[in-house]
Amino acid sequence: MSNKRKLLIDTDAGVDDAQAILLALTNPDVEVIGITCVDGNTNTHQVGLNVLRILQVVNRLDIPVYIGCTEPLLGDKKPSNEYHGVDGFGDVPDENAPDSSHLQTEHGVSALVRLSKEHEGEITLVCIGPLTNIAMAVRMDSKFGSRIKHCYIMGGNHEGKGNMTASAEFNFYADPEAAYVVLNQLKSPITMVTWETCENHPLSWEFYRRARGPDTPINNLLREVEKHSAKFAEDNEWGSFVTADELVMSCFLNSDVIKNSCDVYATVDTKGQYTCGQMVVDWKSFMKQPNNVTIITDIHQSKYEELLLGLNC
Ligand SMILES: [Ca+2]
Repeated sequence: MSNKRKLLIDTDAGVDDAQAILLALTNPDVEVIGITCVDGNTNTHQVGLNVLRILQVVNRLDIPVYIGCTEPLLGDKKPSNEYHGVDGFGDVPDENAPDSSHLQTEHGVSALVRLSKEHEGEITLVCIGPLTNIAMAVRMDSKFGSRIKHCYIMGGNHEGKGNMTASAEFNFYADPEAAYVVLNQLKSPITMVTWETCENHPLSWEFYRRARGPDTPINNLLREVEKHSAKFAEDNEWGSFVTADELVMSCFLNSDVIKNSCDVYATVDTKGQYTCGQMVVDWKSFMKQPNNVTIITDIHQSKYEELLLGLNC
């Protein structure tokens, strides 16, 4: 019997999703048992195709990829930003990419519920897109979360700083109601990397160039799909390269990356005129709710960078 940690990834791939997924696929202690796709950086079907491109690079097309929800819970699809390109992968299609016949026919949410039963108490869920599929799984089966060992989330903000609006981070902005359901009703342990933690730990351009230097199949894919976002960053005069999904995946893969965290009660504003999608942290326990999330507030930068450099070894 395998001692590997069982991992389910829920993604809206997404250039930073690509590197995050590759970190998991190349980790010898982790078994990725499935990947579910959600609408976010691009439409859900295209997310599935992007995931197949990632799997092909590491010869892991045997891992099942499921198409999940194609719209947020309320159906109010919001425009993505230009950072990831229209296809989520920097608009550099690969004519040798696997076609959609490699995608599973089972719906992503059904797959989440089924796999949670087949591997009860063993699965870690790493969520790197809007939380629509996870919220739907909670609604389909109220015991879903209690069968999950741990849930890691990239999303939300703990200081009210947004990257899509003045106050909302992209994944929570894209589906605030789903984020609300997951934080309040999933009932598994939840560890989060929020936008501020990402923004506070950027990679220098010098490090980025060094990481992408070696001529490997993984780097060849990442260099291609990151071209558009790197140019976006350059055009907008970003002094450094901010990563997000890679950071939460790294914290799951190696807890030594985590330097500081805090346990708190946090929820999501779904109605505010200016704050829809903002995570609300009850720092002073006004709401008298039990803690429901662990927020990673600081990381060991050198350990994180070591993990990223290891991706191409
Ligand atoms: Ca993502």
